[in-house]
Amino acid sequence: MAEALGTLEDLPEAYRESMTAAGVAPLWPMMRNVLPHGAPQPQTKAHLWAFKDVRPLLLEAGELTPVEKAERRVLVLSDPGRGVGAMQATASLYAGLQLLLPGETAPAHRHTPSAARVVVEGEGAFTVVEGEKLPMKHGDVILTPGGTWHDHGHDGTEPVIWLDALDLPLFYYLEGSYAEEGELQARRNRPDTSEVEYQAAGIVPSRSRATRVAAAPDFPMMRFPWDRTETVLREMAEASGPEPVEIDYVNPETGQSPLPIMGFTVLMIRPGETVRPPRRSSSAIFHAIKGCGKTVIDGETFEWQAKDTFSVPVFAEITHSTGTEPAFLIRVHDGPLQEKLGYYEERAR
Ligand code: 1HN
Repeated sequence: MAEALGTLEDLPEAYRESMTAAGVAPLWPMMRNVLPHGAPQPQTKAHLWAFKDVRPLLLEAGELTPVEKAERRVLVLSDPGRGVGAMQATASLYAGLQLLLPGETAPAHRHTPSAARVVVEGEGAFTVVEGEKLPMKHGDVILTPGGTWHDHGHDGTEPVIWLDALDLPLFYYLEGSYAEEGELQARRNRPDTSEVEYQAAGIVPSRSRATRVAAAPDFPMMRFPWDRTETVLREMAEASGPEPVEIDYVNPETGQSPLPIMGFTVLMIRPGETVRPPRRSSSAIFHAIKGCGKTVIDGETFEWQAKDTFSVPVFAEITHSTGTEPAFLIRVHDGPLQEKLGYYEERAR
């Protein structure tokens, strides 16, 4: 067992003042803060944002703040471990709920962080990414990779709300976060690639990289339509054994995560099922696409309904369960980042 380390208070006052004057500080009182033993000690606190609480505030924002005054009309889901106003739900993940009203346009811009949207409510909105028009339907995941131009529009008749997830906190921490403004984009006159080239698993267009049809060549598929996912999960639940029914969204050309830092995994919880995933080094934002259930996170119980969102800190012990209907949870996580950094880890329970 290592000995307890010396504290700042152990040192003579005059010495502390001399260190401060010289612009230095002793490492040893901070050693266990920067390198805790065994596992990280996250500042992030698990939290549930119920849609029924945020939705009325978001609709009120629609009356109070025209989109021109907001650029993006968003209420940010702040990690309570950092306080309301924190631009993050976990150390690496930003989450917010965005409202676009019929006829509104959110202007084109591009920025260094990547974003993904999960469509929560309403029909008729779309995002244009590098000229590709991506329709937004309930449960769809739509990517706007870092550096790609994107604007949002709405041809429907009801408010549309979606969940934004961005790797913004990391870019901000790296002092690498910035944006450029642009003109609304001309749209390619064709359906997005998820409806053409990448509509079926195992089939990709036979062309060289140079002549790819993709609007953003490193990100060939930028929309993951919900209906197909639900069909696959239900059929997996029928055909497979008792193991959890879970799928990952991937870049269909590489099999890797569709964005560099964020991963997207969808879990179907069968009626009456209890799912105990391993403790993971990744942090996550969960969103209930359909169904209701409860998740115990490090001993605290969160009951969720469809359209609710909750955060899970790194290495949390979590247990999901559901009632008489299947439930579908999407997990946006930073596993791909951790894999690239070489420290992604799962601990069996
Ligand atoms: C952004 O560009 C969008 O494009 C949404 O809809 C949320 C939060 C922080 C920074 C950029 C969008 C964002 C954002």
